[in-house]
Amino acid sequence: MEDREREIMLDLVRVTETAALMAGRYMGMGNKELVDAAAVDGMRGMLELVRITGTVVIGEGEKDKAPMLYVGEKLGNGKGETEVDIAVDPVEGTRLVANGLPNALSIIVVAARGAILPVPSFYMHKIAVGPKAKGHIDINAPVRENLRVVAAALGRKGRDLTVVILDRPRHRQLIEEVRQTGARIKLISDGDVAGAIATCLEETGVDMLMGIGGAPEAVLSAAAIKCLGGEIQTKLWLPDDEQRKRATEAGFTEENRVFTAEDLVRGDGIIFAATGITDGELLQGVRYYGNLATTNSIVMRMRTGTVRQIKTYHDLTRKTLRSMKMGREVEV
Ligand code: VTB
Repeated sequence: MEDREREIMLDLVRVTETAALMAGRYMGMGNKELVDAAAVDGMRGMLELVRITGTVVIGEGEKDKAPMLYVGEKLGNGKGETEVDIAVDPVEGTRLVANGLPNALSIIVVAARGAILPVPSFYMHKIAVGPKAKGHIDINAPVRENLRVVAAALGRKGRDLTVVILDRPRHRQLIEEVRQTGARIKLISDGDVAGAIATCLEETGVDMLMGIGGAPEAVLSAAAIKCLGGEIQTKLWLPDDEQRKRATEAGFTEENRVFTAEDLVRGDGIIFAATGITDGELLQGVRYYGNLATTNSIVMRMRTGTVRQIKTYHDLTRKTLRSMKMGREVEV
């Protein structure tokens, strides 16, 4: 993986750009499925060109339910020899795109073979912070205590903190506890990966992410947060017997185990790439101007800590996109 990392970084940006360009066309049309199908199609088509031998560890679901990017699917042109794990979320926040709301991203993570924890679609408790508060949080500590130590680490008052929380009934108590400390809250309707990443980038104004969201999303967040030097801690959330049974069957027997970023994505061989689909704090979304479209992406490499933001101008008079579904290049 190491020697190939530099080479494939830009290829991975092209993968998320293509997914974003395809999905962005459906913004605001109220149809989540269309958004996802378009992104999957573009992502899958572009992955064919990348010189890796990859296995999807986190993807669109089980083989019988997902036609493409299913868990276990082999990807890449195979000529790369390099065996890698792949985690994808062609659209993190399909509902955000369907409704034209901010912060939808197309995401891919490539890591050394065996590095990505294969978590099924469970939910996880999450707490994430940026580099300055790293080493201070404890997912098992009371909410108030976590906010206190983060404020201290940042040299701020509690009321100067901003915490991102998914707007869900299951977070009623969490929200109440955060409010009692005087901290500010940003409720989001979807997209806690963007929220987790935002904690690591000071200009976003986000200091912490707390609450329960998807486990696959926790893995993607961990990959980005590792590259950015922040911290995330997670724990399975198994609210009923059925979930507990599913977790046990999948080999997750310790309900209270804390999974750190290192547990979710091991080692230094990690590349994270994302392209904005709708506008957000992190990245501007796709814009279409007749013959031109623009995308904004971020690509990061754990081994070197390099973070690149890439704005791309796509000339639509010359550019076509690969569609797996159509078996040919299509117009954007
Ligand atoms: C979570 C979150 C995601 O969807 O999976 C959420 O991690 C689903 O939560 O970022 P509910 O089942 O409570 O709706 C996202 O927000 C978007 O995929």
